[in-house]
Amino acid sequence: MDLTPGETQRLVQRTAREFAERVVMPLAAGIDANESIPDAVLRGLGDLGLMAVNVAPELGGAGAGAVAFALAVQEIARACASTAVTMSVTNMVGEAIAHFGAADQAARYCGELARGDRGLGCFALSEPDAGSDPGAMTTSARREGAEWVLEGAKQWISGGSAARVFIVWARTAPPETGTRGISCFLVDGDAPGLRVGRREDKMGLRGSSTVPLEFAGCRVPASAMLGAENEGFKIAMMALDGGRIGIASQAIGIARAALEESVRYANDRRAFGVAIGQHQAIKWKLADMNTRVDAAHLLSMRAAWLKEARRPFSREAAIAKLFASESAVAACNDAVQIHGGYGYTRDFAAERHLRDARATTIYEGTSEIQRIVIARSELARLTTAGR
Ligand code: COS
Repeated sequence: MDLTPGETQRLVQRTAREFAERVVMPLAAGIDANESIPDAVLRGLGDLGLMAVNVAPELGGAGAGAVAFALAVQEIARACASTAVTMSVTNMVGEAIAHFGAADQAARYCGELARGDRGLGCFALSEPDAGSDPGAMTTSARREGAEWVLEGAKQWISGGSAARVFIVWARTAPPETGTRGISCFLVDGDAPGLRVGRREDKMGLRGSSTVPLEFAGCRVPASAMLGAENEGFKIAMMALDGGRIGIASQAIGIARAALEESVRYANDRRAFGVAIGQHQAIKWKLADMNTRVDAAHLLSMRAAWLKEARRPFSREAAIAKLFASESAVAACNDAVQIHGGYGYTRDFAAERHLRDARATTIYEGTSEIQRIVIARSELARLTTAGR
């Protein structure tokens, strides 16, 4: 068994790390404070192939696979979590279009998303009254001649204020059909009848916009449907399985940054005549942070490796996302504690990491939803095995 990344994976990781340290890290505090990611950062990610790591080169992607994607998101998140989520979601959307889309849909969107300078890919599943339970959505699409007409509202759409394209889920069969009456549409960011709302005033990830959407007679051509009619729910679930590897990786990157900064601080700061890192109270925190980061990394690598091998990975992605996100919150909380009063100020990055990490236990499926996915899978597996 060899856990060493391959040559392409190492190359992508090195490329992402170099860009993160040289370009993104020095801007991260400003991205948070100014609530905006400079275009040059998004373009730079595109130039390096990091906006479409697991999309085929024929479609403009890097074709480097799911493991390389996870490694790259970690590196960018270590510098800036807002940039990392923007990158992760755009990758997820490009991948979904490449995988489930018709050739003309993939040709139309994948290259532009990969470039990073033509707007982002956004995932519009959640609604004001349907977050964890997207099967209860009420946004609808009715067929009128050669068009679909979308009506309804979406909520919590990451990157939505700068979208090139939204993947939008809408009901195309009566509510009683539940998850079997939902279809998926590609809606351009400037589509008539689509209104992008005011960005949420969030606790963290402030560089990445989160907006509500309103569809009021939003007309899209029949060719905008992604996948088959009434089979959109499964596309959402499959895309989210991959997205959860992205968010696990984001959480790991944030936790790594918190750990590294804590180690630096523990070496510099003195109390009771020695560097605070010499006190057992601090050593134990650093050891726990390190252990959590390493375990989360291994779990995320397992999920990404299974995905790349085209084997089932839904449960493993949920485990990775659950553990990595909860670990990141714990590690960032420890980082603030290690920094003492300074950790509670904007003079150090620890407080930003804690605010950013908190989102990772909520979006792309809360920790509670990950537990449902894991438990259901385990119950099904053990029940089948016991028969
Ligand atoms: N891959 C492929 N298909 C899947 C799947 C997956 N990971 N998960 C579920 N499905 C399929 C099921 O097999 C089922 O198919 P059939 O219609 O053929 O039976 C269908 O989808 C419905 O599945 P299920 O009955 O399990 O749906 P539920 O409504 O019970 O929901 C959970 C299941 C809770 C897992 C789902 O609603 C979920 O992930 N919720 C969280 C959503 C989320 O992450 N939102 C954040 C959005 S981004 S901010």
